[in-house]
Amino acid sequence: MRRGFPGLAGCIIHAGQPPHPEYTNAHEQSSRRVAVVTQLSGEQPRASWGARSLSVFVAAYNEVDNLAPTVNTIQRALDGAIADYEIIVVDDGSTDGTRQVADALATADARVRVIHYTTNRGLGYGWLRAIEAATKQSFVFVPGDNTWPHPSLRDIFSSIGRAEVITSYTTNPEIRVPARRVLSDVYTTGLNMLFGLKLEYYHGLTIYPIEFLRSNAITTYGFASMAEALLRAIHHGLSVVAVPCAIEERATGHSKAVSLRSLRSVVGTIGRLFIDLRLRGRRGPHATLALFGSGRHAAPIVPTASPVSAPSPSQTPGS
Ligand SMILES: Nc1nc2c(ncn2[C@@H]2O[C@H](COP(=O)(O)OP(=O)(O)O)[C@@H](O)[C@H]2O)c(=O)[nH]1
Ligand SMILES: [Mg+2]
Repeated sequence: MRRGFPGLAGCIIHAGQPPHPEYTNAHEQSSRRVAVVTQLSGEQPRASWGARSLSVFVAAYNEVDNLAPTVNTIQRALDGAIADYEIIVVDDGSTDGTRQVADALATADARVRVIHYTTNRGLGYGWLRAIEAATKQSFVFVPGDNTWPHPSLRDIFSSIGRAEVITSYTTNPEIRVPARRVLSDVYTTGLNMLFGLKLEYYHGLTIYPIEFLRSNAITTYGFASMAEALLRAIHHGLSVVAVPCAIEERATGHSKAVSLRSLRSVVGTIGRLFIDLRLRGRRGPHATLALFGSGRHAAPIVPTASPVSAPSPSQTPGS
């Protein structure tokens, strides 16, 4: 049975805009800020999926100097906001001492757990394993490069309960180098065009009900895992609130997102998602291109008792 926020099913609203009847069926008036609003009813959301319990997945691939500050910032933001939380660090075959830093963090605080891999498996792989290991009701991925400062994390965590999914977007893209900004703009615009949406950002921190992630496993080990999870949630008809946030540039180390291997993986993932969600999908607020169905109705969330198993090789692009 579907649980959560019946009055908000299928909506994406901008944080700061309280649910109000005037937004009902207002997707025509959507701007870049209000992405999709289909059924907003004015009913106040209720946190029926145990929203105040959170598993935080911290991905760390060669983040020796960034990991401890990241975990520290997360804990400061969680303190007072979420009583019941855990932090799951995935050290993905790091060779720079990240392993030792992660172990020290876990030793110092029982709420920090670590999963080590001896070889690098990819961000999406870590995401899937962290979901398996998670014991709380909701789940968020935070990069281990310490790029999401305390006020932004605090705003995101304190938005829990406003909708089924809390996502976020960056308000200061100018901090990134021009080439990276162009790439990011092309990515966001491309996804919006392909999926009929008007999101600001597809790689913002996003809090999901864990039962949704277990029932709707991502199919990539690559960097598009974040966009895939968000698109699947929107397609599923979950209500989404987007929180505006400032980010920072990493202080040390370098980005691993921009590489030929990563690009190939992202393109493959998006292509599969387009076929899966837009061409084959019969539901979802964005399914205006659906060839085999009328779209625009939410499907139920089917909770699973057991964690998701690893995707089969045919599901993964090997990155
Ligand atoms: N588990 C895992 N994490 C990764 C991998 N590559 C990058 N990350 C982490 O994912 C986060 C984002 O990566 P980053 O390279 O900073 O990408 P960018 O922020 O998009 O430039 C960082 O915390 C990285 O340590 C990987 O192969 N496996
Ligand atoms: Mg980064």
